[in-house]
Amino acid sequence: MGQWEMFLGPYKQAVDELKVKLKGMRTQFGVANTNSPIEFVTGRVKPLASIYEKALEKGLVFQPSQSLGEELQDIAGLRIMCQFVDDIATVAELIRQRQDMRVIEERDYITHNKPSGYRSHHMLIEYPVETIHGVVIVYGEIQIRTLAMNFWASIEHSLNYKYKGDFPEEIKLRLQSAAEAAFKLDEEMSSIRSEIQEAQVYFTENKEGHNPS
Ligand code: 0O2
Repeated sequence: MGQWEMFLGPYKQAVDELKVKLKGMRTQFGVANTNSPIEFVTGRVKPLASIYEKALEKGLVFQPSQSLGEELQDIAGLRIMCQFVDDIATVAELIRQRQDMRVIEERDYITHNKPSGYRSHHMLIEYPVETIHGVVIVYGEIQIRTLAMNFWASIEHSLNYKYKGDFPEEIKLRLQSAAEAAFKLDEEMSSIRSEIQEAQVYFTENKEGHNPS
């Protein structure tokens, strides 16, 4: 087995396990007949090419080593999407209360958005992975954001590939104005939250009523 494959093994296992656990939270809200603060969850192990770029950027040695894992804390990345801004705090608190991971740092890019317009709540965690060689503690980053924040971030991320972060002034301004529009959309949705949630409960009940099984 290659050195990288061996190094990334626990990260892959952490992402797989955390996806199941975080998706499980959504299911549990469903069973409890409560609106879930979690809309959907995704996860990925940082691709080797991105690890290489980040290592280069940070002046780190691109080698599968413990120190690389400690410096790049988002090799294991989880993303939780919420419908409403208030759900983000609910989800963050649920994560703080968990016994199977330890939150070591939080970054609130919602109150203090990045100059690009990026908004999200980041939680850096320590997570123990059981392996045949014993427990390996890996770092991971959980990003919690609304659907609108996610829409903006994925568009900006793809544009970043094209422009390598060096956006023409016009694109930069348009991205900033799109970030403001996403912010307004979140505000609007929050203000009609109870209406939306009543409709969603009604919709779910009706759908269940027509379920032939
Ligand atoms: P990818 O492809 O998502 O893995 P650092 O990681 O230390 O260089 P920073 O800002 O100190 O940078 O760390 P932070 O705040 O944890 O942000 C890292 C991740 O947040 C990024 O990972 C992105 O996923 C996301 N992010 C941060 N800022 C922006 C932004 O302006 N636009 C978008 N679309 N995403 C952002 P990577 O490794 O950069 O990318």
